[in-house]
Amino acid sequence: MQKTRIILALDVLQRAKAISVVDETSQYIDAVKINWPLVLGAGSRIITEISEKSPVICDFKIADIPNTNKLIVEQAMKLGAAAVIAHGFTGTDSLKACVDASGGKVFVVTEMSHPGGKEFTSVNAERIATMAREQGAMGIVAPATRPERIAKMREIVGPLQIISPGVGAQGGKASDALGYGADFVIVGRTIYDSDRPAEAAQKIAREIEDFLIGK
Ligand code: OMP
Repeated sequence: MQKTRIILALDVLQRAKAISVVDETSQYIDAVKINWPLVLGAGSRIITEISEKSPVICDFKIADIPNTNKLIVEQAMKLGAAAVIAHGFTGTDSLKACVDASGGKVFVVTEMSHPGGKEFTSVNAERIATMAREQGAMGIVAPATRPERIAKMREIVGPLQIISPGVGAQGGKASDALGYGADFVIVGRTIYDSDRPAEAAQKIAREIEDFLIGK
């Protein structure tokens, strides 16, 4: 895996656009995150198609009873996902089902990056991060929009990976997120909505490189 530390959030609707953005930006990204908009717009085979070009994280924000979670994760892995994203608020048994069905390849959402994320997720983020570590998740999702919260999450999760959305369109900065302890940043609109996705991705990759060199 290259280490640009950028995960592309591919929230476009059409297959052709999805493929072209991945092809144009592939040298600047470490993984592609696929969420409902693309699966609903282009069909679930897009997961398999993109997984042949890059590791895919299936971001279905899985949040159901254990049996349903297990069924969702099994389908995502069968289609080629390298990892999935699940919510933690559904509780330990639901998360355990995701961990078991994916062989531990789960990122757990702690505190969400948008303003509303402060209403319910902030107050439970520490507990959710603790549960993610105890249940053997691969990592957590924590907000680049409130980078100091990433530092708090890092204290709790230790060596787990932290992936951080909210860079660019939501106002966060890649170097801040990494500086406070994230391993990867998740970037969507700033790249795929750009007239030149490769240049947009390269700009963030350079910011990250400069930050890492100066560290
Ligand atoms: P942009 O705001 O366009 O860069 O996209 C951010 C991506 O990260 C989207 O795919 C969101 O669904 C996702 N995301 C958040 O923005 N905030 C969160 O708290 C969690 C996620 C996520 O789990 O990926």
